[in-house]
Amino acid sequence: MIQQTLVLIKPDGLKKSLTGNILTRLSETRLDIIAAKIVTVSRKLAEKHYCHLKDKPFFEDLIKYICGEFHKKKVLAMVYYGEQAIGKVRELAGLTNPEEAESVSIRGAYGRITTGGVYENVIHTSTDEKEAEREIKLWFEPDEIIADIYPTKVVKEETKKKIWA
Ligand code: DAT
Ligand code: MG
Repeated sequence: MIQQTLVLIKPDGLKKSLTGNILTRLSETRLDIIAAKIVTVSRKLAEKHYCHLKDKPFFEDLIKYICGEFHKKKVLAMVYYGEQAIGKVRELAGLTNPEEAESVSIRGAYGRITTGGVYENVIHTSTDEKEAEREIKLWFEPDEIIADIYPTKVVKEETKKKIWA
């Protein structure tokens, strides 16, 4: 089954200069990258992304972490596309808890738990197709993705936008 999945290299991954290593590991999947951008994550975006965890005791630290307050204020957001994309990337990423993740997985190799209990697990990747759709639509506009993965519609926008001067 052809799928698409959201992949984020989190602020700790960028701060530790792990981008190249992580992209190399992800290239083992032979999946296609169909969107990529560097994002400064707003609190609003972070809260929407992690809305399913809002009642957890670690929620506040998780929001600070993804917004870059502990590292760099940026995330590399990408969409990977291809056969069984979701499972392939999740398997390479490893378990959520970096101490439990297999040592050869991305999280096992590069993640850590801080003394404050934050899981710095360097990468996010969607769990299933429903989550992937919600997350990709949250992080990307249709024009930022080079494949037609979900239905779109054309609307006339009247809002101001910045252009090159
Ligand atoms: P995943 O990122 O593997 O999909 P998730 O969606 O359950 O896992 O949780 C999102 C993030 O929240 C996860 O990457 C790290 C953090 N997290 C999850 N469980 C945690 C815990 N028990 N303590 C601290 N952080 C946790
Ligand atoms: Mg998740």
